[in-house]
Parts: sequence; C-alpha cells; structure tokens
Amino acid sequence: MNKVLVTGIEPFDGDAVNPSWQVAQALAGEQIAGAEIAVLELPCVLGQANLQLIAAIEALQPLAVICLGLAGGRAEISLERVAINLIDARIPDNAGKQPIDVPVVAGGPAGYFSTLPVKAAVQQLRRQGIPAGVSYTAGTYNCNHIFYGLRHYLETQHARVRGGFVHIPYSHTLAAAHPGKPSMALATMVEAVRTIVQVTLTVEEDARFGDGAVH
Ligand code: PCA
Repeated sequence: MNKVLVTGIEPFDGDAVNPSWQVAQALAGEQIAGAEIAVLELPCVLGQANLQLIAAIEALQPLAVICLGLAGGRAEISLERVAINLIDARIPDNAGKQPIDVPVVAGGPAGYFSTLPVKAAVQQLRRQGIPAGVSYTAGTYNCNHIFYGLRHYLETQHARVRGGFVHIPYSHTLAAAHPGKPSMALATMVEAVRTIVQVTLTVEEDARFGDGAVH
C-alpha cells in the first residue's frame, strides 16, 4: 500500500514531551485517501535528524512527507512555506552542539518552498474550525534544518514527492509548564494533521487567496 510519512521530533530545551511526536504517533497506521501513515521520531540533533529522515524516505518510498515540529508560543497550526539554507542555533541541540551561521547543505540554494498545498490546507482547516495559517519562517534551528534537508533531498532525488513542514503549538499539558503561552488540544492537532494529509493527497493545485505576512 502507498505510504505517507509523518514525522515528529523528540523533546528538547527541557520539555518533558514534544507534541509533534505525540501527534505523529497517534496517526500511525491510519489510512487516508488510499495511503497508510508511517511515522518516525526524529532526534533534535542538527545533522542527524536529516540523515534519519532521508534513510526512512529511501526505505519507505512514500507518496508524500509531512514533518511536524513544535513552535511553542504560536497560537495556530503553521503551514511552513519557506525553508532556508541556514542554521543559527539559539540553544544547543540534544547532542550539545550549537552551530551558528552555517548552511544546512553547503553549496545548496538559499531556500526552497514547501511543495505541500499549504493554502488549500489552511483553508480546509479553517473550514473545520481549526486555527491555522501560512508561515513564512520555520526558524533557523532543528525544524528549519529538517525542512530544508527534506526539500533539498526531494528536489534532487524524488522531484514528484510532495514534502513540507508543519509547526504546531504547545499542547495544553505542555502549556501548563509554560504559563501564559497559547495551546491547542492534542486531539485537535491530530485532526489537523489528518486533514493536511488528506489535502496533500487529493488537492493538486494549491488554493489562491491572500494570506501573506505584511511584516
Ligand atoms: N521545534 C524546534 C526544534 C524541535 C521542535 O519540535 C524548532 O522549531 O526548530
């Protein structure tokens, strides 16, 4: 059966859990639009996460790859549109490394766009009553590095496979350890990713409506 790969990331920066992996795990084995969801937990280790992701894609040959990560402090599901060829780590990764101002892929292009139908997904999520938006920065840390590594690999090796990155907010449980920050129920985030998989597999042309950032 055709596969879709959904990845999450291990906890980082002192958190007990990372909801991106909890959400991915909850979807393991589900079938959506004729494809089965395979999941993978990536380490919060710069350089390593990319290699593990690529090895899984080689093994699974999925139709699409949707990587999830936590963006604590954001209030909605963020469909990332742009990956940049830069790591500028504000905190050390889980292996204790803190690279500053280095490229994800030496000699690679400055950036890549997501090949997920990001606006169509946002539109569908909003219709379902789930707060969502297009984001124009995935940061300069592990998530951007996973996103850039994914897009560089697909662009050069499997140009027809759709791939992109989705940042999710704190779960309610995790927000209880970060007072004052917005959060979303895990079940809502699982539903959101289900929708993103469905839209990715069924909507060829992205929707066209203004949802850009003015600043
Ligand atoms: N979020 C961080 C790293 C791991 C994660 O889930 C990021 O946005 O880079």
